[in-house]
Amino acid sequence: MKREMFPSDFLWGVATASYQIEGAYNEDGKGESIWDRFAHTPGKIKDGTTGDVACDHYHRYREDIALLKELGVNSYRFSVSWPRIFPCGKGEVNQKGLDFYNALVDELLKQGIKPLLTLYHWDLPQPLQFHGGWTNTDTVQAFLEYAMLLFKTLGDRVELWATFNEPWCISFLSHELGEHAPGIKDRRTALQVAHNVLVAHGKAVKAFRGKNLPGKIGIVLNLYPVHPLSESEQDKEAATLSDCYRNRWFLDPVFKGKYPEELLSVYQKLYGDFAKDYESIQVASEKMDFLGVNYYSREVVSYDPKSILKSKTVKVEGKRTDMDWEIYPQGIQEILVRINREYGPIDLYVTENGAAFKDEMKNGKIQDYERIDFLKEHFKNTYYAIQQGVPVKGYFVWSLMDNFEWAHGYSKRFGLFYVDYNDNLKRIPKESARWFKKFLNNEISLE
Ligand code: NCW
Repeated sequence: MKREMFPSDFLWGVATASYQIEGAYNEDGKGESIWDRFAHTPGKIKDGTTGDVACDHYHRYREDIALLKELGVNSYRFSVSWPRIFPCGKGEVNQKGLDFYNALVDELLKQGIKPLLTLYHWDLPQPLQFHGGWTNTDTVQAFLEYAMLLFKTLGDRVELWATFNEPWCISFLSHELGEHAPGIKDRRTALQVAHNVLVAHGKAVKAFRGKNLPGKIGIVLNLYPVHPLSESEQDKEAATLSDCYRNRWFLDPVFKGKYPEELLSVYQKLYGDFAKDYESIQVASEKMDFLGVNYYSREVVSYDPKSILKSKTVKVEGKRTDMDWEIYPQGIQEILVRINREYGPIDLYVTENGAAFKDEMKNGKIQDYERIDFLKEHFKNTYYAIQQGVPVKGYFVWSLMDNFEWAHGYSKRFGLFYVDYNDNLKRIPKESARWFKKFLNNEISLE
């Protein structure tokens, strides 16, 4: 199975996010983000590092676009740093921030690479956090102001827009589990955040429509098949609730304008009205043009009467990545087919898929054969979904290069290019980059 067997207009790309690669955290008028603050707080990042410099992409973007060209991708997914544009979150605009993204987009287009722009990949302006961040509906307003400015500035050249990256992480990982910025551990707060983010998404889609732009807009969700450990009724109940928490809490609002009843009733019993008005979730279902799917793994659960989700995650046998995520390639097919069946028809993009491994440089080479195998199997399973009639329109590998992996700092390497943090952030192609290039060039087959 070769690249040429995928649809001819299929987008093949790689993905990145602003805080993970840009660095230049306080240059050219950029304001502080919640990730700047979080990473600067001792104890929050496992290896004690920050994104202050990261891959220095802010200064090396031309060189990095040359890497994209070298790979032979026809698309690139990146995110915009909101505090570069609005240092205070709203109000005064920082022209230099806009200049950077204007230049980035122009250079991509010059090289024949189609940009997919994510408006929010987690770096909220810190001044908004002082006023409650995503728990405050003023943040929704500020997000719209920011989105409108980007639509106006880049809407003539960017054809693909994503409002939010992984609202599950924005809400639960950051406000219930406290592992990501702003590091809050309160479930009710997380539910408020999810609500406001979903409403902000719907309003941004509506605002985009109002501008009559030529492009398309959607959202990016991290989705996992959730499997019961056994066929027992109890394990199945656990899987249903866990699926509501991980997947349907976001899928149902954006496609159906409501929360999944099975879990809503649980949360209502515990917290009463976590949002002022549940009905306002309807706003989230403004019709999108596509859904972005980030796929990494599946979850296996068993019944746990003590947990509010009646479930606990079970660590099953099998190969795992350096993130300790199970390698489960058939899951990408399962999730794409399911979305199409239950929520479609809707264009789908695999907006992220990839893996972290313990890559080491030996004699100038990084022989990451596990990553090649991982990608190969996931490409194949995506192809099977397409064959089953699922409209998958593109695939973005996470990530172009090793970068700041949030709470793990630089200790996890997801890149196709190795970044030598000891030698001036030099980018070195891993074997997987060479493999991907050959695949894109139709030189090799996936079998
Ligand atoms: S951490 C995460 N990621 C990685 C990140 O680099 C990227 O920015 C994200 O879009 C790779 O892709 C996404 N996702 C969070 C996964 C959930 C982890 C579950 C932890 C449970 C405690």
